[in-house]
Amino acid sequence: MTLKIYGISASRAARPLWAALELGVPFEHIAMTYKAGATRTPEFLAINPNGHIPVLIDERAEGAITVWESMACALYIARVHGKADGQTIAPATPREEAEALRWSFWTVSELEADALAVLMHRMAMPEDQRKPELADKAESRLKVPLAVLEKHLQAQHAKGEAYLAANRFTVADLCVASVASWVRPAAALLAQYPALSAWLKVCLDRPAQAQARAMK
Ligand SMILES: N[C@@H](CCC(=O)N[C@@H](CS)C(=O)NCC(=O)O)C(=O)O
Repeated sequence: MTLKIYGISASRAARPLWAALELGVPFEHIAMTYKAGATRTPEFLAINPNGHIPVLIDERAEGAITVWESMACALYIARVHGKADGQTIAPATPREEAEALRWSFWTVSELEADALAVLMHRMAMPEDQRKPELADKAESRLKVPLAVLEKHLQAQHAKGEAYLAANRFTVADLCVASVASWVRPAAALLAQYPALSAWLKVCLDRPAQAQARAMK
């Protein structure tokens, strides 16, 4: 098998796993955790010196290619293992490519930290360790990027396109939805963005997303 994806699905490794499953690309899943220093061993630091999952290794005739950073992993899978035929999640035109790039970078710079604070302090952490005031502040800041996303989706609908980059689900949607999903514990906040909420549900209802979630 040429493609290896390191990282349990309950982590940012969900992004490359989801991308590979969308495309039906065969891959080996090394379901390693990120807990208890598992990503800080000399062996793992040799493949990702940052000490994080996910990591993707693509064994190719020209040599092995290592990709880390979850968005880069998902974009790489779509670009290198997808067909740019306007049917798959792979960007098929310069515009689709631009949308995939800008929304992925936007997600990590404008959305991810506050979305993670909501997830952790509203739901994921043990209740006695949660700090609701951190979630409150994150929710308040999230109103800006969520409004940007809502406006873009409404403009897309006005053009007859149901997704971020096109009138089909692409890797742009996958990258943004994988992080926007962390805001779901803030149900009242999300409800203020109807186009976003409807789009997010459609993305998360995809069979490949359910398959990724069900993996180790
Ligand atoms: N920006 C990186 C962040 C990766 C990251 O923080 N991964 C977490 C799991 S979701 C991790 O490996 N944590 C373990 C550690 O940092 O020791 C990405 O998107 O890939």
